[in-house]
Amino acid sequence: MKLYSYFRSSASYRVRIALNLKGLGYEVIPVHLLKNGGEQLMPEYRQLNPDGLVPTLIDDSVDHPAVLTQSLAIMEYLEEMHPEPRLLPGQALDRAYVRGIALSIACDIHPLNNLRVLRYLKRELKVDEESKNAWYRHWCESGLTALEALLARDPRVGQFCYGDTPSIADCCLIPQIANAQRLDCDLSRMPTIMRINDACLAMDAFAKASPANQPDAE
Ligand SMILES: N[C@@H](CCC(=O)N[C@@H](CS)C(=O)NCC(=O)O)C(=O)O
Repeated sequence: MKLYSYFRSSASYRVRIALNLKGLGYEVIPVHLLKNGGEQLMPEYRQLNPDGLVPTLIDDSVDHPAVLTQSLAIMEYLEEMHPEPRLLPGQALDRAYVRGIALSIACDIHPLNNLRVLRYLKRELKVDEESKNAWYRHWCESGLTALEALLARDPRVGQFCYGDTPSIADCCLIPQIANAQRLDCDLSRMPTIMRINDACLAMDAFAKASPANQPDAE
């Protein structure tokens, strides 16, 4: 498989973790989101992914090489094609819980702070650097505060978001924490999240997927 990825991209990081947890081999093809106005916006890349976003996964192990976009759809595809180890629980209610965590990060927190949104704030709306960072921290901290409340009260939380094995929820959470730390968000009142973050980063699959360990890391 080939993964079009950027080392700091949290959506790519989610898929890198899932591939590693499942022990699947893949080649990283770096897409630089900043160089030359962003390689993700170049026509060659947009032929693969018209959204101009990473990640894109090419699965050439199937009959007709498949181009997959959207990190959550990619992780669900990997789960269906390579069920072990499981990244989703066996019971419908528990799957909904895990997907709910993943979606609150991927649909509610991350899109507000994506590069193209921050660029629009800065270039088109002339928002200064300080206000742009305040926007970032506001949406990231308020989203993670809600997630902390949800995790702190749920008996299904173990070492990880769901029990004692990682799930798609952890694949989304850990990259979001990396982003939050890079932008100096206040995570001091998020003990459950930070405990899960530590447990995940102690695993090879997460550590190898981290931005610092990517071939395009700067
Ligand atoms: N919902 C998409 C989000 C993908 C996404 O936003 N990727 C970011 C990097 S984390 C990106 O490519 N940004 C480029 C840009 O905003 O121009 C997914 O989960 O795959």
